Order: sequence, then structure tokens, then C-alpha cells
Amino acid sequence: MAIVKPPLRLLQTLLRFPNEFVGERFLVQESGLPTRVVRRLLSRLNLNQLLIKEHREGETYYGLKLEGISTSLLKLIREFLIEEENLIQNYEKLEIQQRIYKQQLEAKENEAYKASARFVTYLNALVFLEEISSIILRSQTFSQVFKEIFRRLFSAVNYEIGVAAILEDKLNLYIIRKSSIPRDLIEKSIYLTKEMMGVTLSLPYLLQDYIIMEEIEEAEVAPSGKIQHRIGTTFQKDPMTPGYITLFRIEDEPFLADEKQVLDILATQMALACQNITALQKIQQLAITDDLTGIYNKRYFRQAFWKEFERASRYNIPLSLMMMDLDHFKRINDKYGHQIGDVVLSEFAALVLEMTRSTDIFARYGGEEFSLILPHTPLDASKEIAERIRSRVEQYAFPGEEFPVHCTVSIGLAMNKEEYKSPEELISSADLNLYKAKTMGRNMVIYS
Ligand code: GH3
Ligand code: MG
Ligand code: MG
Repeated sequence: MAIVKPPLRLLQTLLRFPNEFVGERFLVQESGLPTRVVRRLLSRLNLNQLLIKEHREGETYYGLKLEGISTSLLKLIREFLIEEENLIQNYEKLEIQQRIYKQQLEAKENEAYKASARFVTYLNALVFLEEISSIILRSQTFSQVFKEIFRRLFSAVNYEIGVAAILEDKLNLYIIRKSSIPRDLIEKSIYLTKEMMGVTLSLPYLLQDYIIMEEIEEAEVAPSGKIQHRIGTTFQKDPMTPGYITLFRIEDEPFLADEKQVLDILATQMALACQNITALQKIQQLAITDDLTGIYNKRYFRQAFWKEFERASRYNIPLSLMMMDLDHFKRINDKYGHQIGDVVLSEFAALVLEMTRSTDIFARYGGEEFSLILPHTPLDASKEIAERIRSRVEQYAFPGEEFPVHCTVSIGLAMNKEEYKSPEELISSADLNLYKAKTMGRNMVIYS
């Protein structure tokens, strides 16, 4: 049985209506072939002079010239049509296949592109993180840590103002801004940071008390006026105290989730860096503090005195030094015990510390000897201070076990002179005066 191909169906359709005109739409309907195929076949048939084509009222009508068609010609037509149809169908199949392949290829390309972009981003992030953490972990001060973080963040996050806030004695704010950012926007960002920090950490007092350390980054950005966007994160400055970092954007383009993520990842690094610094500061503090009295020890005295002497000599400014020694301290130990002796020593330190300025450096020189450096202080002024210390100690009732303990102090005071070439000379001079005070009867101030 011969397979009836669609083109044959068309021919059959036409043959069923010999000499009649049949509309194109009708042929499509009857033969079940697509319009395109019918048109093409009809145009081929037309070439063979078999078809009569007429246009009536805007439609195309076809008729078939039956006379003159031989069986062999009919057979040829049939074969031609079958061939033609196969070709068309194959072509269509190929076209569809090609379209599918193209789509698949595009999808694969897209996937590969995304994967490589993701990889590059990931790699960049790793390099960035590695760089930033090694630098901030080596930083020795909070201001170094935040300077590095802010500087490096400029390459990863688009922002114009950065504010880091940590609680030390006060709330310290470390601020970076691009140079073109006006002052009022900085103030706004400080306000917002404090507000956010206050809200996040429930610390309302933060709104008044703070110190600012500012860093300005050179860059050309024209601020459009107001702060549009911000992202922030908390980090653990030390186990007890949180810190806060906020980035502000003036351009009206929200921060991306990726940018927030960078900041969040950095929170861990910042916490580590800050904890290192806190530990370092504690160790440094311990290394220069006297255990018993809590004031500076001799090590720090030497460092500080050498520095002050150098500065005073260079700029020709007055510098006074007091050496103090408690009188007959051995007796106090003998009479009341070593423990009471210790109490007297630490009370004495507290008493003197109270009477000094924040720029003075008071240290335990050893045993029951103390030294007080008075920068920018001429002899007139330091004499008065020494006398006030002496008389205060004389009148002070140190707490004993049963009765209050009384103790006096001898003070040797000296001021720097042009002929002193080394700090030791000023120390010797103060020491000599102390020795004189002792030999002249104690409980007195001798100066030169
Ligand atoms: P002077 O008036 O000549 O200075 O007499 P002094 O007894 O104070 O001087 P001396 O140098 O003979 O004795 C110092 C004493 O200070 C001896 C020592 O036991 C005591 N001393 C030194 N360091 C400490 C300390 O840390 N605690 C106590 N309780 N006593 C100390
Ligand atoms: Mg002594
Ligand atoms: Mg003594």
C-alpha cells in the first residue's frame, strides 16, 4: 500500500474538484498541509502549466487543467511532490534541532561565564581578606587598624564616609572621608553612627561623650548633598565591649548584599585585631607599672625622663625633677610590720599622684624612693609643689592597724641647666639635694 504523503493529498484534493476554482484557505483545510507548503507546491505546479490561478475578491483561487495530464506526468508530479515535501520536513526538523542546540549552547556559555565570574570574585575576596587581615593583625593601635580597614575597603566597597566607634575611656570615633565630602555630612554621619550604636547596643549615653580621630582620603567625588545609604556591623572589640563600623554612601545607589557581606566578614578580623591591641596594651601597661602602688616603675621613669630631658634641652624649656625618700622607713616597718609599711607606700603614692598634673610623671624609683618629673616647670613652681607634698605627707594620717601611722618625706629637687649634657646629671643633682635633705634633718625640700 502506497503511503499517502501530504503533497499527494493536496493533489488529490485538487483532483477531486476538477476545473473548479478552489480557494487557498480551502486547500489548506482539506489537504491538512501548512499554508506555506500549499503555497510553495501551488507555485511549483503553476510552473508546470497545470494550474489555473485566479484572483477573485481579494482571494486566490486555483483550478486544475485536467486535459493533457498523462499518467506518467502525474507520476512524475507525485514523485516530485513527495521529494519536495520530504526536503521541507527535513529542513524544518533541522531548523528546530539547530534552534535547540543554539539555546543549549547559550545556556552552557552563560553558566560557564557565571561560574568563572563567581570564581574570580571569590578569589578576589580571598586575596582582599588575606591582605587586610595580615595588615590589621600587625597593627599596634586602634587608629592604625581602622585606617587600614577604611583605606582597603575603598577598593571593595563604594562609600564616601567611614566611621568606626569603640569604647575605650570614652567613645572613640575613627573617621575617614573622601576629601570632597563637606564637614556637615561628617557630622551627620557621626550622629547617625552614635544613634545606630546607641540603638543596637542600648547605650544612650553615647550621644554626648566622644573623641574623634579623623582621617581624610584624597579622592575626587562631588557630593550631591545628603547621605543616602549606610551599612554597618558590630564587632567584639574585647570580650566585654562591642565596637561598631558604619559606611555611608552619598550617591543614590543602595549598597549591594555583597558589600554588606564584605563588612560582616571583616567584623571577625576587626575583633581579632582589636583584641590583640587590647592585650598588647595590657602587657605594655603591666611592663611599666609598679605592682604595689600602681604608679609607673623605674623602667618607665627612665624612658620618660630621657625623652623629656631631650625635649627640654632641644627647645630650651624648663624641666624639674624631684627625688623623694620616705624618712626612717625602716622604723615604720619595724614598728608596725612590713604589711603596714606596704600600705604606707601605696597611700603615699596615691597622695602624691592626687597632687600632680596629668603631664607630670610620677614613678616608684625603688623601695621607698619615688621620683616626679615635672615637664615645662621652672624651679619656682616645682618648689611650691614639693613643699605642698612634704607638708601634706607630714600631716597625713596613714591607716595603721590600731593607730594611724605618721611618716615624713625628704625631697631633693633640681631643674635642668644648660651645662647639663645628659639626663644623669640632672638626676645626680636631685639625688645630691635629697642626700642634703637627709643629712640636714629630713622632712625638708632642698633644691638647686
Ligand atoms: P632614711 O630616712 O635615711 O631614708 O631611712 P630609711 O629607713 O627610710 O632608709 P633605709 O634605706 O635604711 O631603709 C629603707 C627601708 O625601706 C628598708 C626596706 O625594708 C624598706 N622597704 C623598701 N621597699 C619596701 C617595700 O616594698 N615594702 C616595705 N614594707 N618596706 C620596704
Ligand atoms: Mg631609701
Ligand atoms: Mg628612706
